[in-house]
Amino acid sequence: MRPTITAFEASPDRGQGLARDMRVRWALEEAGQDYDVRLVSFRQLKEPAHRALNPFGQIPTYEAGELALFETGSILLYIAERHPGLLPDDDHARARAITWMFASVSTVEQPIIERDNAVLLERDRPWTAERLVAIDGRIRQRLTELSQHLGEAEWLDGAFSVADIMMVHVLLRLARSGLLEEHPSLLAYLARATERPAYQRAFAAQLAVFTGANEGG
Ligand SMILES: N[C@@H](CCC(=O)N[C@@H](CS)C(=O)NCC(=O)O)C(=O)O
Repeated sequence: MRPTITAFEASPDRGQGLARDMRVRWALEEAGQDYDVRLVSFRQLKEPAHRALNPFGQIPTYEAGELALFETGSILLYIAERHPGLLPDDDHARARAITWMFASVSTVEQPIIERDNAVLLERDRPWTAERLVAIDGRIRQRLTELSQHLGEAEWLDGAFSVADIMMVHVLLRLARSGLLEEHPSLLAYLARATERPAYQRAFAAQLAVFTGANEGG
């Protein structure tokens, strides 16, 4: 069944690929699954019709028939469980990949979002500079741990999986921070991932919303 996802009608990052519908688009592209996109305004996000899909009033959502999902981790897991090649077949390897999905959003993304909030929403506060030093310290710790785990490996755990989609998209938010440059292995990891044709198609589709080109998957 062809799913419908939601995405921002007006891209806050001017089509840089940071909005989280990118994760869902990328997974669907990797799966070879066509999809429709319903664009929503910031006002519509907070209206009852959208909150019925996502109680927190956010994008992305995923609808297929009677099913409506929110949270990118859950959506990607659902997609990966229904399409080959996005999660390992081996039971333990699959469990480890799912662990990395959780790690990406709970352990790695959290200080990165704190940084975004400090830079974008709190930049005029008297304590922002000091706070940024502390936040960057926490991010640096996670990046060091992650690059140590990755070592010379191509992907987080064996073959490419939805865990890499989640982690890469989380890390891309640091693209302009200068922090990633301290870890060439992470830069190489991001380059490897974003060179994938599925990523490129997803990025182009999200960018097209901003540039006004035709929408669709
Ligand atoms: N944990 C959620 C986060 C979703 C999220 O933060 N969505 C952002 C766009 S990337 C959003 O809708 N922001 C608008 C708002 O919160 O009002 C997920 O992974 O799906």
